[in-house]
Amino acid sequence: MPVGKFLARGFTAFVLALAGLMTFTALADAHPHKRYRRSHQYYNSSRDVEVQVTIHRLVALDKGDAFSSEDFYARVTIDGQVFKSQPIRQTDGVIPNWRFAAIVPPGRADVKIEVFDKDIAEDDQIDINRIDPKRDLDFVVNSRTCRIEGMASTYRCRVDVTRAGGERKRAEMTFSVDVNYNP
Ligand SMILES: [Ca+2]
Ligand SMILES: [Ca+2]
Ligand SMILES: [Ca+2]
Repeated sequence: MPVGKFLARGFTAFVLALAGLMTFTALADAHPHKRYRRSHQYYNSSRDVEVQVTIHRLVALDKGDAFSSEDFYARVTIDGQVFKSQPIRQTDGVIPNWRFAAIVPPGRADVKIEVFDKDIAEDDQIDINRIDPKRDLDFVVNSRTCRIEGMASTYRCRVDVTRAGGERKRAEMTFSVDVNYNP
């Protein structure tokens, strides 16, 4: 076989293999539940699920208090259910691992995270959103695919996401979401 023809055949085989791989990947993407079948067997069920939001880390990027460090606490709303952490006193940076969880119908659940600095009079809302003048962070948790939607990028469950505000009294926050299919 002439070398040119041999190379052409090899190239054709390579292109076919690549196309096959791409098709397989596309199909797997089109059916995300296939990849979650083992751990999330109720992805397609009408059973309620538990959406969990964990705030792993909070770091002040400026002064939320004039003469002392911040007293961070968080308020998290999951599908209309509101949860609040206790404040952690006098900390510029904290690893609170606050976990908030709500039982919701399967599908899309709206989530809002707000961070505050506790004060004697009125608490300061800390900016954790790079969009101005918005200070809170909201997104959608899709429990069928276990992904965070509605932000600039889509994130999978259990992946750490970091966001920071740019306005006065701001912080950087790292959080993740997860879905419990057997609450
Ligand atoms: Ca303050
Ligand atoms: Ca304070
Ligand atoms: Ca902002």
